Amino acid sequence: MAAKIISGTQIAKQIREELRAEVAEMKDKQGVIPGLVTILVGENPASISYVTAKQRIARDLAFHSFQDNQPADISEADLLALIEKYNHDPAFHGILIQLPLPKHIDEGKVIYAVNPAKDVDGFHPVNVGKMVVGEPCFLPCTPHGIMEMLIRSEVETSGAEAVIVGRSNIVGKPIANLLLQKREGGNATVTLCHTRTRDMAFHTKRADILIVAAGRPRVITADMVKDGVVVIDVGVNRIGKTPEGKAILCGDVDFDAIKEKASAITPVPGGVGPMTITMLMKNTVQAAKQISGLA
Ligand code: L34
Repeated sequence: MAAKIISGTQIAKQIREELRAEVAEMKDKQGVIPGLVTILVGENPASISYVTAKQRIARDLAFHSFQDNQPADISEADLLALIEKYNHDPAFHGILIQLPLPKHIDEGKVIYAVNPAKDVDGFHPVNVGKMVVGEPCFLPCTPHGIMEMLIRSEVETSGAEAVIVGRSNIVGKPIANLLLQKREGGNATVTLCHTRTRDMAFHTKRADILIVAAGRPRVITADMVKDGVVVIDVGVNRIGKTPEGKAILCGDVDFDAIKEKASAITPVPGGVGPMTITMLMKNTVQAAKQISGLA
């Protein structure tokens, strides 16, 4: 049986319509306009494409938004000073520094530099810690988006075997935490696999819900999953270019083969990516409300 396609594009659109109404009301009633600054260092083509999309969506939702482009050779000290400037700028409720950063800049220092109240990426250890203990906080956008997809697609997570491939701070570690929490979209039994996992297929075959953030094209093949699995593919791999110069994308799973076995699957593009961007908007609205005393 062919799988149901979980469309991130559609779910993201629905969430943005909810946000649009919320933003309009904040503006009318309290005069608060959510502000988002995205900082891009250098000219990584994927990063340019993602921040451009973030700015486009922010403007579409009538945010106050600004794209701050910095050269690849900006010093760490100058970048930290720039972040400090935005920490104190009342027009911006959310600050995002697109990762990865050039090698000469310590990502940890940059993440620590953001005021946790404006950390709409949810990367600051204050927010990470709150997430782990289940306190209200900014959830990192990709895992936040995955949770919304599971909930809104009515995937039963309670008691499910959830297997995650990839242990990054951005995706694997936080989604593992969210799935095991006592919350809507949680209560799963969680297995977290990584590059040193001895027998990957042993684990992936047991999955009721398989979340793949390996960062390598089509590493999960159809023989590695069981019938009826729900697959969330976080990978966005650029595997070539069309004759017109457009990037050809594929996920971390072999979509064409696995969709014949799975009960539901997210596509690439149009799956987790658009959700990541939309959850940034949701976090920014939340930041604006909290900073303005509305929540
Ligand atoms: N600070 N850095 C920070 N925050 C983040 O949340 C991110 N991430 C990841 C990389 N670095 C970051 C993103 O924004 C990955 N990521 C991201 C965002 C959007 C999309 C993919 C990754 C996305 O929209 N993907 C589209 C295809 C876009 C294209 O054509 O290139 C999709 O449909 O999957």
